[in-house]
Amino acid sequence: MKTTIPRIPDHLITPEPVYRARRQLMGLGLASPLLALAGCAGAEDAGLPAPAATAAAGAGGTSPPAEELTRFEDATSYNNFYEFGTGKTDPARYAGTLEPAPWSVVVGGEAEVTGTFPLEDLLAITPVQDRTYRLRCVEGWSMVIPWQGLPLGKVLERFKPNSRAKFVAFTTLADPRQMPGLRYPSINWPYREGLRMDEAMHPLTLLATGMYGKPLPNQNGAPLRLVVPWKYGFKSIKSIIRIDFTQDMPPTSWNQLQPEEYGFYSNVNPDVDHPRWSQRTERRIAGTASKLFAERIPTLPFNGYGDQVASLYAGMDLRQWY
Ligand SMILES: Nc1nc2c(c(=O)[nH]1)N[C@H]1C(S)=C(S)[C@@H](COP(=O)(O)O)O[C@H]1N2
Ligand SMILES: [Mo]
Repeated sequence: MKTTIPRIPDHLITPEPVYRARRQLMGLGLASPLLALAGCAGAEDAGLPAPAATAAAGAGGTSPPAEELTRFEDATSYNNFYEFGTGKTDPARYAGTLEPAPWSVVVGGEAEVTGTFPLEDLLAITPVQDRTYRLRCVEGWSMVIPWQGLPLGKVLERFKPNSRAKFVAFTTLADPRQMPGLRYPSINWPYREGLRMDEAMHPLTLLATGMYGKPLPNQNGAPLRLVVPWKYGFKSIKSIIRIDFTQDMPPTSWNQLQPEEYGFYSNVNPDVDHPRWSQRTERRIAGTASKLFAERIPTLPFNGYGDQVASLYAGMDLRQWY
C-alpha cells in the first residue's frame, strides 16, 4: 500500500453543537438500517424477571421507533476496558496513559498484502461514515452511540485475503506501561477477538475511529476499535494493533476465560440466557436516563439487526452456536 497523507474527515473537526444539529437533519438515522452492542464479569442486576411487555416487541425484526442517544458523558464514563481496570469508571479514570498516536496496525496471515501499516494509511482506504448503533453488553446494559468509522469489509478487501482466509482475528495493545490493568490476570492478555470472514465483511461491521463527531476517547478504544452491532459488546475489541486472516477459528479472550458463558459467535439473543442471568431485557442508558435511572427494555434478537444479519446464520442452531 502507498502511504497517503492523513486527512481529517470533516465531521471530526466540526464543533459538537454543529455536528448535533446536522445529525438531527439527517433524521436520526436510527430507523431500520442502522443501530448497537458488550462480555464480562457479571450482570449488575442479574436475573431480574422480564417485564410482561417484553417478548412481543422485537418480532419480525421491525425497527423500534426512534431511540434516544446515550449522552456523551455516559458513553465515556461507564465503560468496559479491562486493560485499565475492571470497574466501570476505571477506564475513564486511568486511560489517560494510553498513547493513541502514533499508531500502527500489523496485518498478517492469509492475505496477499501483509505488513505493518501506519494508522493514517488505514484511514485513507475508504471514507469515514456515520453509524448510529445500539451497543448491548452481555452484562445486561445498553447504549445508543453515534460512531464514525470505516466499514471493516472495505478495509479488509484492500489486503486481498486469499481463499484460505475463513476468519479474522483481532488483537488489542498490551503495554503495561500504558495499561495499568495488565497487572491483574483478569484476562489472558492480550485481549483477542475474532469474526468469521462473512461477519467481518458484512456492511454493518465498523472499524470505528470516532464517536459523537470526535476522535475516539481513550476509554472507548482509541484510536481504532471494532463495532459489531448485532453481537454482545465484548466482540467490539478496542485499541486494535493486529489483524490476522486465519484458516481456523481464532481463540478469543472471553471464550478462553469462560467457555460456558461466552461463545465465539455471541450474537445478541434474548432466548439464550447467560448461565448466571437472563438476557431477555436490558437496562438502556440513554437520553436523560443516566446509568442511575435507566429503565429495562426488551432485548431484540441480533440486537434488532436481524433483518440484515440473520441470513449469515441460516442453518446454524443459535442455541448451540452462542
Ligand atoms: N481490549 C478490550 N476491548 C473491549 C473490552 C475490554 O475490556 N478490552 N471490553 C468489551 C466490552 S465487555 C464492552 S461492553 C465494550 C464496551 O465499549 P464502550 O466502553 O466503548 O461502551 O468494549 C469491549 N471491548
Ligand atoms: Mo460487555
